Amino acid sequence: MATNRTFTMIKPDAVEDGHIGAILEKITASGFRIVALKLTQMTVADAQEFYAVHSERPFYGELVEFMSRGPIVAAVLEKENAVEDFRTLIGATNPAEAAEGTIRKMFAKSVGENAVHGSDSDENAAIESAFHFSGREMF
Ligand code: RTP
Ligand code: MG
Repeated sequence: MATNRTFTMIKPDAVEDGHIGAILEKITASGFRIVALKLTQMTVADAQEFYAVHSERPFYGELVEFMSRGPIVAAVLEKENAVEDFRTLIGATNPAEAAEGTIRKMFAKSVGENAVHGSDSDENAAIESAFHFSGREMF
């Protein structure tokens, strides 16, 4: 299986709650190498663009407000089968449905405020990584 990359954000709820260290530890302990990493904050316009695919969904306004309300940790991660394995590690969108031991089961509060993002395809991982990082910031 090929080594590839995914993109993640530790969302504002988990940053506010002081879970950055615990979540990064869980990610690296699960075999992901950190290729890029920063604490940053999305503007409303950034969040609208990042989540444009959801613009017709009823939760879009709430999602944009949430994702721009405070700092996030953005990161690019490398591993064999990175996209799929990271989605498994974070668990279901709704923490009530997330498997034991997943990041969302451990740290998410609700279907909206669910602690972490994970790209859903190799193509989106590349687009989302480029949204947050320049080439010189990825190692
Ligand atoms: P993500 O993109 O953040 O990794 O999450 P996901 O693939 O598991 O879920 P997705 O369907 O892409 O939804 C993106 C984010 O929108 C918020 N959401 N709120 N209130 C709701 O019903 C609802 N549904 C989704 C969550 O923050 C979700 O992660
Ligand atoms: Mg998604």
